[in-house]
Amino acid sequence: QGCNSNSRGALVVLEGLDRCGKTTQSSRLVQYLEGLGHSAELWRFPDRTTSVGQMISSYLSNKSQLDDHTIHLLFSANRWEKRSSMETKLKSGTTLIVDRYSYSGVAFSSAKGLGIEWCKAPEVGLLAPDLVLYLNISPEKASERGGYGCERYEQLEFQSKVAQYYQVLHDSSWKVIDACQPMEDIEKQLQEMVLECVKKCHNGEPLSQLWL
Ligand code: NYM
Repeated sequence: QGCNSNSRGALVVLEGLDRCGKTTQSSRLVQYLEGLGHSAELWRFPDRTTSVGQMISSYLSNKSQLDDHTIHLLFSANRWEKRSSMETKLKSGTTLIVDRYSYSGVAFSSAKGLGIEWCKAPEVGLLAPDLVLYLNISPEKASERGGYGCERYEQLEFQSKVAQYYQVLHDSSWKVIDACQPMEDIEKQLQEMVLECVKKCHNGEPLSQLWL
């Protein structure tokens, strides 16, 4: 924990194709930070616990059908409904490790054919991550990992399109990690990157907003 009473937590996002290992690595990162005495929490989007999240969950499991624009806006609304508690947590000094964020929102909807600028618009003004960790895996390799489940989007051809849109979103807050390395190696690299970012935020790096 920093000695500066104004020190805030870091907003760290993990992104990547389905089955790239984000979820495992996210929870390990939280354990790692807690082990060092930092306050850290694991968050994920979609957050299926809210009423908007339940609509999303039902759509993803093919229990309901929604127009592509509608589901896009629900994913975004699901981030907006969490924005203020996210900000409060960060300002209180807690680091948030977030499994998927606006980049998933834009990459998955653009892959369906919606315009990328249209997809970005509702994300504008959400908190910008201090660090985006992109776990890079080819769609083919990802599909070999124990096979996809039966949720929407878990198909090779679609995931290839998603990968292309992720490329377009890549900016200076991104670090790309080869997700085909042994799990422990990935873990070590992520730990280093996150720790550096946490220190930077403790030292007063201001929070900013997405895509303004
Ligand atoms: N997804 C996730 C979107 O299409 N838009 C979004 O904004 C977000 C956050 O939901 N295939 C997609 C990506 C995943 C699916 O995510 C569910 P997960 O991490 O499998 O629960």
